[in-house]
Amino acid sequence: MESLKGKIVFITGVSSGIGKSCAYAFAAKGANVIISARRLEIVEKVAQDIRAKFGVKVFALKLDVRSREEIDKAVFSLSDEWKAIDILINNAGLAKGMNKFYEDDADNWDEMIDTNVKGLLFVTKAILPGMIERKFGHIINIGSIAGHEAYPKGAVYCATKHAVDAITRSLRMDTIDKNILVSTIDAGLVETNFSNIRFGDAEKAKNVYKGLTPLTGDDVADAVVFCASRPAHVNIAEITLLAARQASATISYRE
Ligand code: 8X3
Repeated sequence: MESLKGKIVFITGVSSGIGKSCAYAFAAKGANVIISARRLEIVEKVAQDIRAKFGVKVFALKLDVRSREEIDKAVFSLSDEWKAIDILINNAGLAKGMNKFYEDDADNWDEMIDTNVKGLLFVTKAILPGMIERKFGHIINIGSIAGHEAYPKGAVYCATKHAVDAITRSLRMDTIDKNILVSTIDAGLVETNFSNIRFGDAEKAKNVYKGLTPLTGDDVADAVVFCASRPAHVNIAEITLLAARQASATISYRE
């Protein structure tokens, strides 16, 4: 197992869920983390807590991945201490609405495509050249089971996660001679704020996980840490994690 101690890890979308769990999981392994999300006050709170708990260095960054300008500014103004990013975790993403295609609100599509696809692209585009220059880097994308399957009322969310899968595969090919690893971690039912944001309704959100034990953000972060800490000759191309009672995106056994 490769040590993560002292590595610089850049994580997007750390205000809750999988991103927040990743920030803690990497800090617990001694990594120094650049944590980012749209609301700086939340990121700063997480940063303070991580510093106090693990004694690692933490840089709190306000970042809306939908803004190419904000990304470029943030990455290019990183100090020498933080510039040499070893691992990028492209986590920021969301589902907004769950409706039949012809009844859905196109604003939801903009938000999902801008965050899940364009956000991931532009953050990667800003960070990858430094990795290539340093001849080392690992890009870990947070995909989804929705990137393997399409399901009813999920056309655009599924499309964005299929895009993450395609980008991951192409990027692995494009960087194969640069000592860059590219991986995707694809989870099924993870109970976070995800369904609250998707439905905007706490009751509906709760029903998604009813009758089974869903994954937690920490379960997914475990897989991300595993992926990032293999020996140098190993690349985990993809990990798919499902809840124990989940067979596919649409088939689960509930008691
Ligand atoms: C979240 C998993 O099944 O709700 O990415 O699409 S699912």
